[in-house]
Amino acid sequence: MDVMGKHIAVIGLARTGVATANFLVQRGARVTVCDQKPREQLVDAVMELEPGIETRFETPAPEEAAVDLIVLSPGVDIHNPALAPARQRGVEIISELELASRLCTTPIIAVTGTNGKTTTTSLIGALLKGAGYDIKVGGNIGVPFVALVDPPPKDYMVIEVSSFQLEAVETFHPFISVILNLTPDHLDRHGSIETYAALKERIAARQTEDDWMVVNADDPCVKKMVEDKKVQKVWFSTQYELAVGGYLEEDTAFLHWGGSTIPVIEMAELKPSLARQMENVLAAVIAAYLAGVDPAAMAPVLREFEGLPHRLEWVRTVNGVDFINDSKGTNIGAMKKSLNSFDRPVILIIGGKDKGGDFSALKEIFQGRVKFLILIGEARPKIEAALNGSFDHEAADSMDAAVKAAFRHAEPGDVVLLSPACASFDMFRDYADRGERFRECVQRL
Ligand code: UMA
Repeated sequence: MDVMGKHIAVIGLARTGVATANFLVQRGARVTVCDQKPREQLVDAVMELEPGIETRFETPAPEEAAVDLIVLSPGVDIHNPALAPARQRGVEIISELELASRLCTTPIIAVTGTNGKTTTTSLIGALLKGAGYDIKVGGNIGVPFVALVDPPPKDYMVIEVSSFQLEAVETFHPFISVILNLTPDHLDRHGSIETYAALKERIAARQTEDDWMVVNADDPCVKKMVEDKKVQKVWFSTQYELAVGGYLEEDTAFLHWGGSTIPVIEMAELKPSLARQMENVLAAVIAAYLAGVDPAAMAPVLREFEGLPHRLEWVRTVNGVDFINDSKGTNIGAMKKSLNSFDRPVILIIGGKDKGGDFSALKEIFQGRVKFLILIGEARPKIEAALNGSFDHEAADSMDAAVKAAFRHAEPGDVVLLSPACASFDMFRDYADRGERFRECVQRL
């Protein structure tokens, strides 16, 4: 794809917009960036732009008739009505994921699913690096894919991919795709679970019999999604042994391949937060194996892997009560997984900005696991209505109040878990800010 001399509009001026605009202008394109926000809210981003890039503020889409291409940041909904005139003029509209993959010369390993993407992507990166491969890791994880394309790594590009990014892809074609799981998320944007699943499926739309897909045998939605895909599938399961693939038996992760059974690692050897995410470990092990990593070389890397901040992160034990930060648990599926990973009573801090989640399943999810609930944020009335008095709870107006209330209701041996099942933007800058505030409040106890 040659962008030299083309007039390209980039929409959204945050991490993706800055990286995309700079990349395109360096390759000789004429670039205009539009953002719906006013200039004064985007001063830092503007400072990062290369000279020669034009900017339009409080503008949701380019007004110029002559743009050749529009590149969307993930936060920009492809159905935004402001894009309609450009679409009618026949202007191509793609995501940054599509742009970067068209220009990426290295085979791509792409990870999607509702939960566990970031841990799995990081883990694949660590396993490949540990084996001496020249790779780069990015995408939804935080570093825009386009920022990694120049210079390309020699061996693999490992990319976390979201449903937002998959909204506007056409030729995106990973060599290995990973689909971890599917539970409702982002329904405020996608409208229905069917649309959300159809978007996730696009990760494999261009894959052929020469490519690989690593896929969760325990998730019926995922199994249905990939039924008709021609790609070579390798399954993983934490529930049962597989003839070919990765599975968990008696707390050991095994690879079953070419008639051999290869023990990879025992759960007890992993850091506790990673041992609670065996689905992600199995997926990463298979992807790394398909990329050529010797299973014997994996255990040392897995043993050292710390897990990620804000994902089942142990913060502190106070009077025998463990405080766990799972601020990245921003949907009901993520919260449920985290909750199920404890076999002790949990005091759960839940709530925040609702993303269209269906809280009616909460009663059942909490049964026998949650001892007491602390509700925070805008979603509080919706959660209260769904529980209909069936669970003891208390409301808290700040993180500090939530942590103190949780501690008051805890006894030695209990777990206080922040896994909000909602977005954070009603009370915090983002999920990381929410997790950091939780840590600070726990440290002050
Ligand atoms: N904007 C517009 N018009 C719109 C919508 C947004 O102009 O219609 C502007 C906003 O005013 C803002 C900018 O776009 O200035 C924000 O763009 P963005 O939301 O795409 O933010 P980035 O900083 O570029 O971050 C994006 C991803 N954000 C989202 O998907 C919402 C980051 O994922 C990702 O790490 C980053 O690109 C690098 O690839 C975050 C995320 O929350 C972590 N992802 C979701 C998730 O994981 O659940 C999908």
